[in-house]
Formats: sequence, C-alpha cells, structure tokens
Amino acid sequence: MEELAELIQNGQAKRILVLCGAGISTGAGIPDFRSPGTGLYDNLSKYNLPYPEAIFDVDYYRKKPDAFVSLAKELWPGIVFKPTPTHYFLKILADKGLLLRIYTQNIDGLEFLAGIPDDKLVECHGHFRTSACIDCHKASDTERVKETIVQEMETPICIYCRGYVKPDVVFFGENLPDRFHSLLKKDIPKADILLVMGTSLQVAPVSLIPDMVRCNRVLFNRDKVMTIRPGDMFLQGDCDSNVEKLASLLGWALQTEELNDNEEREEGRGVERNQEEMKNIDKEDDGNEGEGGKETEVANLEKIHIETNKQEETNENQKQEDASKG
Ligand code: CNA
Repeated sequence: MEELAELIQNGQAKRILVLCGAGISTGAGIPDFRSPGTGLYDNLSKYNLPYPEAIFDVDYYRKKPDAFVSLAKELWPGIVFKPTPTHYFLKILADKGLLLRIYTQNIDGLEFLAGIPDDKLVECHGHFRTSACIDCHKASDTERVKETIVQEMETPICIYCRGYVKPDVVFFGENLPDRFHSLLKKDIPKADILLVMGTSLQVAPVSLIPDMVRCNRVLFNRDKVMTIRPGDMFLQGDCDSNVEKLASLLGWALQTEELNDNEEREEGRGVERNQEEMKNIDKEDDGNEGEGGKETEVANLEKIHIETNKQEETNENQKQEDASKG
C-alpha cells in the first residue's frame, strides 16, 4: 500500500489505468455475480432461470423478459444505490489529472453518478441511459422505458416493430461499444500502472486487459484472481477499506456524502451522452496520442464468459505456488 502511495506521490504513476467490476459496488449494496452466498448467481432462484447467464441472454430475453426486467427495476441507476468510497477515489484521480481511463464492467452507473468525466470513462458492458429494440435496433425513449420497467414493472415494447426494448446493457454475445476497442488500443501503451478492482476477470474481452499491459498491476480484490507478476501488488480484502487507507496515506479526503444533484446529473448529463458526443471525445483522444508506444490490436470482440480457462489458470497458478513453496 505504502509502495503504491509512493509511486503516485513521486509521479511515477501519473497515467493510471483502471479496470473494475461488480466488487467496487458491493459496498453500495449491489450484489456482485460470483461471491459465494451473496452473489447474484447464488440468488437467482427468484428469477427462475434455466442457467444464471440467461438473465443477460438476448434469446432468453426475447422468450422470457421478466427476469431481466425485474433485475433492471432493482438496479436502475440513480434510484437506490449511491457511489462508494472507491468510486469517489476514482473521481479524485480524475480531478488530479492522474486518471488515464476507467474501463468498468459495471452497469450500475455509479462511476457516472460519482462525477467521473465522460471522456475518462468506458462503460464496457453498457448502461441504462439509452435503450433500443432487440429486433429492429431502433432507439427508444429511455424515460418511457424507465417508467415502464421501474413503475409499471412491464417489458417495454418497441413503437416501430412491437419487439422488446431493453436498456443498452451489453448482453452475452453482443458487441462491446466501439469506444472500448478504439480507446483501449491507445491507452494500453500509455499506462504507467493498472489498478484491477473488484472483478473476477471471468468475462472476456475485458478480462484480457491485465495480460495486455506491460506496466505493473495492482489488484484490489477479495480473491487472487490473476497471476501476480514481479512488480505487481495484491491488496487483498475489501476494496473500500483499502482505498480509504490509500487515500489517507496520500492525504486525500474522500467525499462520502452523497452528491446532492444526482437527479440533475441524470437529466443534464446522462441521457444526453449520445453517439455524436462520444465520437467527439474519441476524436479529441486521437490528437493526444502520447509517447507513441506500441499499439495493441483489440479485435471487435463480444462479451463472453471465459470461466473455464480462468479457473484452469488459477489452478495452474496455485500448483506453481505450491510447488515453489514445497
Ligand atoms: P464478479 O464475477 O461477480 O466478480 C466480483 C469480484 O469482486 C470477485 O472476485 C469478488 O471476490 C470481488 N469482490 C466482491 N466484493 C468485493 C469487495 N467489497 N472488495 C473487494 N473485492 C470484492 O463480477 P465481475 O464484475 O468480475 O463480472 C463482470 C460482470 C458482472 C459484468 O458483465 C457486469 O455487468 C456484471 N455485474 C455488474 C454489477 C454492477 O453493475 N454493479 C453487479 C453484478 C454483476
């Protein structure tokens, strides 16, 4: 922890790349997927699913939309859940000009609600601020979609083709946003350090990021979900507690009170974040290529589970560790 604080303080870590997942939002009361006992995958009986991933499967949604609609009603950003100390820590990184980019797998919009600027944030698995029909793909009025899901607890219907509408959350088998691919390619060679926070690294292609970077990585997680290379750090335990300790070492005060203008943000900044704006942000980035390191190719990959491979890798790491111990 002291070592990381030192790297930030002495300017060696001034372009910080962050990869985060559901574990940074459990402190807000949102269950993650895979934590045994508390994770959504262990508590899906109420949705009556044939297999856990079905809740994020387009074909299943087309047949039985109720499970996702019910989850979306609980999760809809800006209603119940508020950003955690970890989200506010990331906001401070942005304010201090230390944040290269956040790649979040979360769909809860808490990075956005914490005030992290659009250009510093890639919501790899989408968000609830826009929505579209799963059949004709035409955009829908998201305020109306929100009302239908949150208040009426019904499935929103497309006004053009009568197909089902869903918020622009990336389901399994769907492509990640174009920004993910274009920005990642530029960010990988620029990063001084990668913070991997609260993710099991089991969903590709986001889970591949730690293997792409050449810089050192710091894992903030309850579990050791990746190989710790020489120079890497593993800050095991609760993300918020570790981030609070780090902030205190750095002399940074984390904002803990909730933002009083969440509603304003939703209306004034969120829904408006349209394709055109994103293109402009990406264009700005083009002019800011940094010290031209090697560009990493990222193919146009879709969201998939890589559970088996990661498990095998973890087992392999464990074996190697055991062998070196014994
Ligand atoms: P995951 O597979 O559930 O993994 C979460 C990881 O975080 C696990 O390794 C946990 O041990 C760890 N963890 C949980 N709580 C803490 C904590 N307080 N401190 C430190 N570590 C903790 O979730 P991933 O994000 O890796 O999987 C990607 C999926 C999850 C994406 O497709 C998301 O859309 C999806 N998801 C998102 C949310 C959300 O938006 N908040 C919630 C649940 C699932």
